Amino acid sequence: MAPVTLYISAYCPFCHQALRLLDSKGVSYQTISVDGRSDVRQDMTNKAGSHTVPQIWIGDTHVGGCDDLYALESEGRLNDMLK
Ligand SMILES: N[C@@H](CCC(=O)N[C@@H](CS)C(=O)NCC(=O)O)C(=O)O
Repeated sequence: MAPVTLYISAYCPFCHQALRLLDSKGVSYQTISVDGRSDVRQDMTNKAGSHTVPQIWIGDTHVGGCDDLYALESEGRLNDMLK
C-alpha cells in the first residue's frame, strides 16, 4: 500500500472526516499535527501551497484536502491510488 501522510489539527472536522474515510478502508497512515507548531504548519504550507488542514499525500502525490480526498473516492480513483 502507498504510504499516506496527513497534516492535521485535533479540532478540525475536515481532518476527522478525512481520517474516517481512510479508516473505513482499513488504510494505515501517518499523521503530523500542526497544533501549536507554527514551523510545521509553515512547512506544510510550503509543500502544499495551502495553509488549511488537512493536507494529504498518498505516496509522493499531493491529494489536497478533505474535499479532494472525497472527490477521488466519488470518481472511483482513490482505491487505485492507495494500492
Ligand atoms: N475544503 C477544505 C477545508 C479545510 C478547512 O477549512 N480546514 C480548516 C480547519 S477544519 C482550516 O484549516 N482553517 C484555516 C485555519 O485553521 O487556518 C478541505 O476539504 O480540506
